[in-house]
Amino acid sequence: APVKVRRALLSLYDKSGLVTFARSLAARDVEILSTGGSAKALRDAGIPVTEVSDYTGFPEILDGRVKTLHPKIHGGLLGRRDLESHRTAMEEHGIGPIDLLAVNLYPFRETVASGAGRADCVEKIDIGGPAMLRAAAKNHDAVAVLTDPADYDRVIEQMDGGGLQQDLLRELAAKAFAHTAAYDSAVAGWMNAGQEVAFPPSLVLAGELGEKLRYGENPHQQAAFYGGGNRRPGVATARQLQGKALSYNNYNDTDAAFELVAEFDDPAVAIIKHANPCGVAEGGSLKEAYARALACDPVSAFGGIIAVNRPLDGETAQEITKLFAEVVIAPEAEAAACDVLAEKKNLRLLLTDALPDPAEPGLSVKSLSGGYLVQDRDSGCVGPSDLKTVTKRKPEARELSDLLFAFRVAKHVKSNAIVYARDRATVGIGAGQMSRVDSSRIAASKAKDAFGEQGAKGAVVASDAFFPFADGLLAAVEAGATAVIQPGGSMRDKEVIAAADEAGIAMVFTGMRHFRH
Ligand code: 93A
Repeated sequence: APVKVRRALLSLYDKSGLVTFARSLAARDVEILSTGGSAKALRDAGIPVTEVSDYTGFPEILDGRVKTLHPKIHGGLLGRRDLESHRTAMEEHGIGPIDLLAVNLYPFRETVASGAGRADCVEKIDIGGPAMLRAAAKNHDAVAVLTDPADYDRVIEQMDGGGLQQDLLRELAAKAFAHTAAYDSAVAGWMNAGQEVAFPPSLVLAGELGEKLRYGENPHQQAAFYGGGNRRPGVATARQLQGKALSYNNYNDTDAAFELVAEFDDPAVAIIKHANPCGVAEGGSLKEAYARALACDPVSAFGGIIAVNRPLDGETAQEITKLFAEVVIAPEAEAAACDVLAEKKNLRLLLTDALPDPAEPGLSVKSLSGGYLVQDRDSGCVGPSDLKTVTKRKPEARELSDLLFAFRVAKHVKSNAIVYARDRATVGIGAGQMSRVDSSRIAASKAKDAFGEQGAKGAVVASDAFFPFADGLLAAVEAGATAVIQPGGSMRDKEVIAAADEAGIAMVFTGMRHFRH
């Protein structure tokens, strides 16, 4: 039978929507119980309310740590209405049924994000709220549990239509359990953060629904974005200043673009298509970096995602408007840049306030049939001191800076990855091939497309993993590369080094591989 609401408990940290909802309940003869702050808000609005402490006959104690943790509250939420024995026990102990619960929890995540100290964060771990939510959700046959003001109206509507229906009660209960799970996972994540925690961690995936997307990778797939609770600057936490809502592919590509550009210290630009860069450049002004990134593959850049690692200026924005781009993401944008981009109504502009730290530890998750794989984020960063020269010739200073640049880009290219770079700008990128030698050839041919006769001449080349045979290296030599950076570690390293020496090029090993699939 539909559930009739006679008694409701409202305990809301965030009071928005509280008074309106309570007024609707009161108008329908619902008795309202409420905790301190919420009760005060209702009294101030002239809505009849009973304080939980008056109702239980037990005061709020321990600075509010214990306010609703009482058998009269939990019995009222948990008692089965369909069991004689439960009804008798409730009567015997003076426990009245509570048919509706609306709770929003202490803002633990927001408190952490505000930079509050440990003690303040601990105090903002809500205990009574989740306990009530779980009790009400368990007893959803008889109790409506509300965690989201967006659901208030639906509940009132069904109350007016003869009572609350089972399918709605069940949906609300599932939502409540998802809410407390995500909340607890944020607490667990915060407690683990910055500590030496053994891998694998006990809990990984408890994102909370952020936004329903129009569709997934393809129009026949449904999709949604889930926030993981961590505030890493990027597409998930950015402010969107203009343009349509982000699509599934926009999220994915924008993330790839921003994580890549955050690797660089000097002004840098990355242009991404299908999660792979089609041009990256570092150095000079942002406008110059953009021009050099675009030059790598202007054909592929059409419809791309552009990420910059400096506040976007008007001049660079002006250049960007000449290209059809889907998304621009930047830490900040000058007013002039916003004005220029405003002309392009469909272009999405995202601002993050900060850059993500490439070295910050974190997890990456990949789903597969029947489960998911979890690993550390690839936070490896190769610097000059990690390099070992293995050829007779050492890289020159200019080559060295290009080698490090190219290897950083390669880390963000789907494997097999081959990246040619000259003057800290990519000139040819080979991505996602099943053989390294194919990636090598594709990268060289892309360099010819972009730079004609010059192609990859005088460039350096980076490989995300070792060359299993000399052929991939020889393809790079043939394309005109003068220096190579790669992890090393192949059974045939000797052959590959001999081929490099024969060609008179310099080669360094990083000892670190950057597969990305
Ligand atoms: O400190 S608690 O964990 N102990 C409790 O017994 C308790 N009961 C409700 N926090 C508790 N709450 C939380 O208080 C609710 O989840 C809600 O966030 C908040 C509402 O308090 P007030 O109505 O006094 O503003």
